[in-house]
Amino acid sequence: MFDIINFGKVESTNKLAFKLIEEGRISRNSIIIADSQISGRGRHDRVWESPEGNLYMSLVMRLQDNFRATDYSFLAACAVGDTLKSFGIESLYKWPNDIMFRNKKLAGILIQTENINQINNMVIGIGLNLVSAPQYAISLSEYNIKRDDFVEKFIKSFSSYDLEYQQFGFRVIRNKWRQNCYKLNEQIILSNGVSGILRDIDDTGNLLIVDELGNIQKITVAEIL
Ligand code: BT5
Repeated sequence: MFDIINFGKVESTNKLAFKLIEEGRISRNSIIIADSQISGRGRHDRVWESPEGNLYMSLVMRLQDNFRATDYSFLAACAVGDTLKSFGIESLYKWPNDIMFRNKKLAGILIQTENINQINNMVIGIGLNLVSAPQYAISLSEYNIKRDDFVEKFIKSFSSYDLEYQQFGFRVIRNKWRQNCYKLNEQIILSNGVSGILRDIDDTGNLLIVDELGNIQKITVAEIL
């Protein structure tokens, strides 16, 4: 199980997590939660809007040898989705790291790894709009979900997925994830110019697209537009 450590306003829970690991001040089974972030970040250093009231958390773990950090992005999405479902909210998972609700972004996941003192550390940052969201995104303001209730359920779900993952590998996670895949079997356009039908993810989490000529294209890095 995880030790939960609460903070008020921080720069970024992911950044704080690595600082605390370096200083030897947290165990590798902790969750850092903040009320707000001054410089919350997404991938490629993009801004994550982080006003008070939403959920900003970072799970601190040791990344076991031969496990892939990217697998945890799918695993965490499944755990967020199942937790939302327990509150009656049906979400979809947008490759590679977003949670969508009513066709808009509700949550994002940022996984970072760093080797410190010969240990591979993984920090899984999750931002979820419980009460407010930027104009283009969406929140759960109408649902009145308490942050601590969400976190408690999330930890249970995450831990049980993690056990399954350790026993059976990525296959279980992949099957679960694709059941809620956003735009599955629909036409999509990617940031790298590729377009086609979103068919699946493969056994390492790459996106599989069928293009106009019927060829399968494997996409490792890009965004769905
Ligand atoms: C993500 O990045 O979606 C990962 C976000 C992870 C945030 C958490 S909060 C706790 C932890 N500490 C951190 O500093 N980060 C993690 P990406 O796929 O790059 O998406 C970033 C984009 O999402 C931005 O460029 C905006 O378009 C959009 N965005 C920003 N803030 C948002 C919000 N609150 N809700 C929905 N979309 C947002």
